[in-house]
Amino acid sequence: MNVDQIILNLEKKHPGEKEYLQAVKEVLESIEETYNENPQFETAGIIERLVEPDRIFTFKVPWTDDEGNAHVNLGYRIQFNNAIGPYKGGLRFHPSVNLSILKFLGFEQIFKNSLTTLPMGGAKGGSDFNPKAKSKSEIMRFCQSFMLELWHNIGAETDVPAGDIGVGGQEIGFLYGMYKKLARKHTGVLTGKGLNWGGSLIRPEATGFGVVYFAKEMLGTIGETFKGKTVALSGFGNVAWGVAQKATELGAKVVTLSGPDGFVYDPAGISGEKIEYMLELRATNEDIVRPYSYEFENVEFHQDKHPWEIKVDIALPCATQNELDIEDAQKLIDNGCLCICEGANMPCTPEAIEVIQKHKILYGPGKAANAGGVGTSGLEMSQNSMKMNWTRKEVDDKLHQIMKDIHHACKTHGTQKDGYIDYVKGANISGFIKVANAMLDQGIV
Ligand code: NDP
Ligand code: 2IT
Repeated sequence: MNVDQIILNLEKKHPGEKEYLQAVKEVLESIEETYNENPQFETAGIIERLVEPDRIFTFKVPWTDDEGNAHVNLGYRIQFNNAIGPYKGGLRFHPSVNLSILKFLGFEQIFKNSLTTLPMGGAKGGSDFNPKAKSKSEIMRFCQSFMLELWHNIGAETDVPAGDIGVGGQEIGFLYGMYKKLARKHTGVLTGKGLNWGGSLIRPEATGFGVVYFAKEMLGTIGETFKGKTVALSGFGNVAWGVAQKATELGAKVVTLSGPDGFVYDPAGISGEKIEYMLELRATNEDIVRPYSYEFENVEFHQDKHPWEIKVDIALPCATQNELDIEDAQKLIDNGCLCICEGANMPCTPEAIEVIQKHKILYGPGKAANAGGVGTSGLEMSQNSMKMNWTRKEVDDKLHQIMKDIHHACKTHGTQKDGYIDYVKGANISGFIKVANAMLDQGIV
């Protein structure tokens, strides 16, 4: 395999899809050696078949606002690879959504889902619809229109969407309601459902809990724990919430939160009622974090800045892609940060990752560290199939074990000669081998 040549060819075919090309390049670079040691992969064209999605659905989503005005957004579903199980991955509603972003997310999802040890293929979808400042009925009409088009292409054994940025429990409810009406079936076609209608306990906090479980394993490799550590967190959404809760429970102090308007620094720590407040802030459907600094004492608000300038022991980016660049990474390193572990998908730029790894600092890539979200979606699918509900403890124990197993797989495939664990390599190789072997078994399709 010649990675540069493959990327060049992809750039020609898909010009301007920078996030997609960034994600593909990272994976190919880290699996190159393994790939070349297995000539059967080359003969079967595994890479050529893996980097292109099986299919992409693009559709128009018309909806009316509360004043009766018509609007049109674009909807997408990218079914990337189903070698090891039904297509599985979230839906993102955000104005920045485009094909490149969804292709990067769908591609990453293949390896992430493989790492979970559960039978799930990779997919992603969403829309450039902005749910912020929309009324509940506007969001409902949008979700219904989105599902009116999508429902033909999904199913409990075919493709199982879930949430991502801008899609939480409320949106999954509206999407599910419309699916059920059209299909006349009550099946596990979506995950992140409400507890009364097929959802799983722990799913809302699973991604965040999983990130902390994974970071805990990472810290263990250098004889450290969360106890007494300071943590910088970005974002204040679904993922950030679970992280704040679990990190606090393990004895750490979370000192930052961020939104697109800037970040808040709360040296006393964001726990208890402050986490509740963070949830309320999100529920207002506004996207700003500044009100937190009015609500609590001795909190600083830093407009248009990233939290990575604060001196902390652990950094957990949980907002969005490419939100931590080389300068941010350098600041964290200069301030003695021990561990950077990704709650979001691809939040660190390639240059940031390079400098973090050069300094031999613990670095956990999103596809391993945030896999607890989709892992617990997989557990929701199992419960739906069995028509049974596991207890909170049962689901949490299974999630914890999944994160430990992912850490073990990363360590097995990523430990370098000097003992440093290259988690990027470990996660990519481990995720890739399973999918590649499944594709080999199944012939050229
Ligand atoms: P949410 O929509 O709940 O929260 C994301 C929040 O981050 C939004 O408030 C968003 O604001 C904000 N944000 C976006 N860009 C920035 C930025 N540059 N700086 C600071 N804040 C920003 O989404 P989730 O918590 O679900 O997702 C967060 C990340 O985690 C994403 O990368 C997602 O792909 C990933 N993830 C999510 C999983 C899940 O189960 N939900 C599972 C695994 C990964 P705004 O919309 O105004 O930009
Ligand atoms: O990026 C992700 O893994 C998610 N948004 C969760 C996907 C899922 O199907 O639960």
